[in-house]
Amino acid sequence: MRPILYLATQNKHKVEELSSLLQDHFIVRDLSTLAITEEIPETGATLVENSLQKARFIAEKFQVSCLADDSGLEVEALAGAPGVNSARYAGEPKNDQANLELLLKNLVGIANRRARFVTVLTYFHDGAFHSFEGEIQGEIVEAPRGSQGFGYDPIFKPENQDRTFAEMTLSEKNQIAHRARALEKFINFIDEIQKCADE
Ligand code: ITT
Repeated sequence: MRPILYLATQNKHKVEELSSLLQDHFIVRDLSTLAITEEIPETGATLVENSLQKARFIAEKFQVSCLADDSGLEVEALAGAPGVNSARYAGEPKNDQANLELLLKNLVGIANRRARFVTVLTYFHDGAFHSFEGEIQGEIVEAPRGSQGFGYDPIFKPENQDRTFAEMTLSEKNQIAHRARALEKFINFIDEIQKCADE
């Protein structure tokens, strides 16, 4: 019987990407079955701190096993911005379109378009927290392309690819993306624990 895992995120696109890669290992639940009225806090200075904070919030409130995700887009010419501020780059309230437009505006006339996407997943289970990082290098294109995915996907083109993430299907993105890479590390960890338990 697969164990239950709650996804400690309020972002439905993350739920979609994570669920499709986790369903062989877990019964995956989003937060709709838990009574959460407020926004999960993310006040840390790094992706690791925020990821841990989100997992801790759900773990302490509901005493369930959970997986949190904090992600950011780091642009080389902008000294790593928006980075940990990716969700609120253009201010409150969070707005994906405004964030993307501000980023393009801040890169006008700048030749260096190199960037990387990073995800830190934090797993809470049996009283312990474990974090896993995944990243992908790429570049920011001149204008948005594609209609799939979410967030900065229309302006991020992974290295060695012709298409932006928003021009890829979910499964194409999931084969190479930052979140999938972090998830691969998490699944290896789970498999190792299972192997030890079986011995
Ligand atoms: P939760 O905190 O509830 O998980 P969130 O949307 O606030 O959801 P983050 O704090 O990790 O998530 O913010 C990351 C920002 O980067 C946010 O604006 C997302 O739209 C964007 N983002 C995250 N992963 C992305 C991806 O795979 N592709 C494109 N944009 C992404």
